[in-house]
Amino acid sequence: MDIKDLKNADLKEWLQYWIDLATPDQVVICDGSQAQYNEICNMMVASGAFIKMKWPLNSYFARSDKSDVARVEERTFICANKKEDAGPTNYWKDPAEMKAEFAELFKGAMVGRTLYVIPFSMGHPDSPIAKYGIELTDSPYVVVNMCIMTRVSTEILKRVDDGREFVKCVHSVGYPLDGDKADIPWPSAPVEKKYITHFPETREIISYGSGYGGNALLGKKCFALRIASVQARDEGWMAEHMLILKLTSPEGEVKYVAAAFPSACGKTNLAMMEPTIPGWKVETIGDDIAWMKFGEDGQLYAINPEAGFFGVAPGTSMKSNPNAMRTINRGNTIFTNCAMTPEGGVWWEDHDSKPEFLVDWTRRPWTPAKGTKAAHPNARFTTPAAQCPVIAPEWEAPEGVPISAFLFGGRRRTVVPLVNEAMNWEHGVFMGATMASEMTAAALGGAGQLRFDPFAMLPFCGYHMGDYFKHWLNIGKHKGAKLPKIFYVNWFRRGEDGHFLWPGFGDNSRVLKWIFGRCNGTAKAKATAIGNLPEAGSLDLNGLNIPEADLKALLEVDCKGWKDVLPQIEAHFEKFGAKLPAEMNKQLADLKARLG
Ligand code: GTP
Ligand code: SPV
Ligand code: MN
Repeated sequence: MDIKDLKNADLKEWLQYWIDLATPDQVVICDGSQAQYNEICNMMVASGAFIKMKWPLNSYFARSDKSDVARVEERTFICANKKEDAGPTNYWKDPAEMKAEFAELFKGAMVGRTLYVIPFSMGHPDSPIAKYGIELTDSPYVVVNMCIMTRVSTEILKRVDDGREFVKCVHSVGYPLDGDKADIPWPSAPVEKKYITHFPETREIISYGSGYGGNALLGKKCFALRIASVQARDEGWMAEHMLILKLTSPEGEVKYVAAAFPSACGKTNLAMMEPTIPGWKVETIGDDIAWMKFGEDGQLYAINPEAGFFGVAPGTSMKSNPNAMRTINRGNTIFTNCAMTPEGGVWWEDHDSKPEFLVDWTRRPWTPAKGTKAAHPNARFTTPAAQCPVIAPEWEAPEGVPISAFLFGGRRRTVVPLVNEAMNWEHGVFMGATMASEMTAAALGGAGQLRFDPFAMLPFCGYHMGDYFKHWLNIGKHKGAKLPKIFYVNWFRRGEDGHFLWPGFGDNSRVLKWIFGRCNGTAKAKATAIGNLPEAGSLDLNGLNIPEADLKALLEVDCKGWKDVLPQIEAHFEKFGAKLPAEMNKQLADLKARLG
């Protein structure tokens, strides 16, 4: 296919604008084929951007610039026409001013480079829940990652050309090769020149200056969450930062669960966990994002809009997440900011092997005695979901899977119990709206600090968070809705000496079993001030050896701790002003009263 053959005026005009502005040396249309993928990888090996690994098969190393290692939230903007529509939790820029700035920044931005046109679908192309996008980028790294993470094909371009709605995505690393400037392995722009921008009214994304993860793979956070959350609000569906898993009981009964945890808080791990309790089975539908629509039966049906996993590498091992290890070991994987063994294999902190010598992610020699981290804490693997040994057979079903339970959670050393069931939908929305977590390396700065992260969407909601709470409440009022039950979980409770009170990982299946039982009416709960907690004996602890005091902390209400949190919740709610739904203040007052 050639861009000269396109007939859609809107599409052609948009393409031509960016080509004329950025003046790339050439334009290449991506067709999603293995041949083109291999060709681009080989080219990157030749240029020094990729190193081909000895093992796994058909896999590559990439190491980023030291200043371009994670999402940059303070350079991420919602360019709504009115500032108020971006709300208090987003950075805002005036759309006209931002476009004027881009008209300067993108002038000649792709000199000496190739502009790739990536037509992609989020979700199976024939799913009624799927949506299409086209990303223009000057980064071959972005092209091959997008080929794993989304469904790229010329058929998508044909359908868009025939008039199908699409999201316009433009990306440049912001490092033109003008004059006699030579290319470098990871081109990017300094942080003050980086812009990750979203235009919710016109469904556009423009990203400049970063090549890393969610800043550059525009189908992921920019489209599937920030723009899609706006589309979902307007069209009455949901776009959430949630994994989706299939849970099968020993009796063969199936339930689907979706869970929202902030970045680097355990979604990939839970989505493909290996249960430690006999007879229970977990299979994966998705590990990061869920798009959900009501079916005619009133249930919410979810699809995974992605086609791959962009997973946190450090901490991943045969012990913590064997199915992730098996997925990447099948090959076809891109490792970014991991360490390299002398044999051309991969390593990161808590990997199963114990190396004596490595090349670290900064390309320096490394031994354990060095005392630094060999892999960056936000090092990632990009790997095809279809390779996951526990991917559910229906993971690409166009109609999606019916969701029985929503889980919220995060990293909380204190106060929050292992599992807590909401009393009803409105209380569940309050739980989501007051989610908080200790910060991680998935975003630049502040690791370890506690921050409120409503629904794990703080960095990803494309509009006013107060209106987003309202949208959740409206979902609960959908006529004939059979709503999922809502639970709050916390795998990260710690003792005074810092040890984890709960073993986590595969043992989280015990909590899933209780949740399953709550959904079909077989598990017992006791009503408390904060919600329904497992009744003594109703949580399967067979074969575990947790000290009595630890169990008590995990499964009881810390009244004093909760009372101490109340003023923080109040301050958090104040940010939303008049947009905070009255139901949220009522829930807060009720909680206060129950705590006494
Ligand atoms: P994003 O891709 O950034 O959205 O992250 P994610 O939510 O998918 O997080 P992931 O599953 O990659 O987990 C991140 C970190 O949390 C890893 O270092 C894991 O080892 C750790 N982790 C995951 N599950 C558990 C658990 O049950 N207990 C403990 N203690 N740590 C966990
Ligand atoms: C996250 O930060 O939640 C991620 C990684 O899943 S990124 O794609 O960089 O957003
Ligand atoms: Mn994520």
